[in-house]
Amino acid sequence: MQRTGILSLECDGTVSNSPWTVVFELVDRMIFMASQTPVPPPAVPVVRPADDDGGSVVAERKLQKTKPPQMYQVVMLNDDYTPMEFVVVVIQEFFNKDRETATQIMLKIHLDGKGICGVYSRDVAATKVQQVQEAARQAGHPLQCLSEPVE
Ligand code: TYC
Repeated sequence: MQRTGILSLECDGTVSNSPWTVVFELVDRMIFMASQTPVPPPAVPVVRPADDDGGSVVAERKLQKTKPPQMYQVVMLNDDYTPMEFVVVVIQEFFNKDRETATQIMLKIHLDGKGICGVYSRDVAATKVQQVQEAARQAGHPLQCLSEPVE
């Protein structure tokens, strides 16, 4: 390739600072790089997951995530002194039963020694027990009731 026809030769023998100088340098570099055997990139180590040792644990999908809350039944106890009428009214008032249902529950308690007046969440059941105990205390009767988790 003849470049001297394009470049101007200075008095001291150097080539002038023509833009062509840069172009020729780039072309020289491209030719040089094209003539080189490409160097392969450094090998990257392949990381594979460890073989299964048989001790893997697989989580099963749960059909239902939350259990229903524990419910509590309010149990009323029999005694020999509380009037039947008082018990019926208490069951009507605090357990929202009609007169017939309240009478049946009272009679069951009277005969069996105890009976379920209703089933509620823990807090509501505890409140029912307090209400019954307070009403019995005010009336001067020994009526007792308690709340217990439903099986
Ligand atoms: N046994 C009581 C009576 O004969 C009546 C009664 C019923 C009392 C139920 C308490 O929880 C009770 N007078």
